[in-house]
Amino acid sequence: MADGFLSLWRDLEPIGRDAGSGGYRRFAWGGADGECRDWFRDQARARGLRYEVDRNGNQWAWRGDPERGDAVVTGSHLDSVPDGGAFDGPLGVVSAFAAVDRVPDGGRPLGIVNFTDEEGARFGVACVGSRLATGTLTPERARTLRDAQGISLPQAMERAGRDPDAIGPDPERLARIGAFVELHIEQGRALADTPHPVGVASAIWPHGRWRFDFHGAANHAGTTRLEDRRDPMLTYATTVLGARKKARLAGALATFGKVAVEPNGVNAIPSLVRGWLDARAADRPTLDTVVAAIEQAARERGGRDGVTVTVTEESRTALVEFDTALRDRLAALLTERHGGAPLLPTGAGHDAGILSAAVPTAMLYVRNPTGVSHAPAEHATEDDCEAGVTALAEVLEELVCR
Ligand code: HGY
Ligand code: MN
Ligand code: MN
Ligand code: MN
Repeated sequence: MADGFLSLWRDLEPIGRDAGSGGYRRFAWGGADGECRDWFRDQARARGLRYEVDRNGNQWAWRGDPERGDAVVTGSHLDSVPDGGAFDGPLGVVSAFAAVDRVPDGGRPLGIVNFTDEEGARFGVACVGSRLATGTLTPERARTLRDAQGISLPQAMERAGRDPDAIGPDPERLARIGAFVELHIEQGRALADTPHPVGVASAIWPHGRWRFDFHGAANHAGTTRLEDRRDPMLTYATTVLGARKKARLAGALATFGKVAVEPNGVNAIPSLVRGWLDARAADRPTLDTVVAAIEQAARERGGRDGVTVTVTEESRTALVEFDTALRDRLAALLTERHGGAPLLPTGAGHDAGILSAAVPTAMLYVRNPTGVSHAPAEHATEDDCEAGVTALAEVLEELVCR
């Protein structure tokens, strides 16, 4: 059965879209994520591919015998950030099925994968499925993760019919993969101003997430004199403003995009403000410098406000430089066929970045005229999506048959 890209896309696209915001709410092990996983399973079975779910919940569809150990695998993720765009993740999985349909049987097995919980929107750590498989997230740490309602990752997995006691490193599964190619919408505008609908990833910036806890003293908003307050919101707000300035000076990126306030009452000075810093830079020294500067400034301001600041590193990804032989081979193929495929660095993390520590990995980017991502305005034209499928099919055939 060879469904073209559009019919596959129309099947999956409406799942988890919020009618109000137009964004997607597909959070790991939740209802919409479950529907997307059912879609993946049905597509695999409709093609007669061998369907499997691994110990960490990642879904696989195989053509040929992956035990050979040199499979060519493509895919991405189906979960989203809160009110995310339609393409981040799903474009890679839908394109994988559409491309595999066009690749003739060759010597090497072909696989399609959906990595679970790439965005970390529900439990806070990104790329849970690929990090567990590669051992860069321990099962012990993963079992401590909780969502905003206090539901733990094991409870969520159990409710979705998965055994949380099974999670952990999966070297046997990674040993099956000879090469992994992830197609992803570009999260930026580098391609938008070029004649090329498809680019090739060169590197992923070092990046990470840090949780800043600002501990103050809860009190009455209407009776506590200003000079008597220990208001963590003040320290938090100053930290956010300072982070922007420090990032600009360092040539880095710093975002405080998520915050929790306790007890979160209009007429009460909070006792705790919890903010998450997402920081990224082209190299590790710059990243470390900007995070350290933001942390130091937070503590200094906390000292003046009577607020104690604790900082916890939640996750970190080192600089990823994709396999140059594989990257250059794909860039050369796409240039020969289509006149060019720009090499692009990115600040966005991907499962391909996590996997690159264990297997030869490459990424293809599809042009995004808005450049926007992690928001409903994220977009790719039908023509460019088709160009992405064509490029992916050509790349897969090159790897499978030659
Ligand atoms: O946050 C990221 O860079 C990715 O989209 N998970
Ligand atoms: Mn994303
Ligand atoms: Mn993504
Ligand atoms: Mn990804």
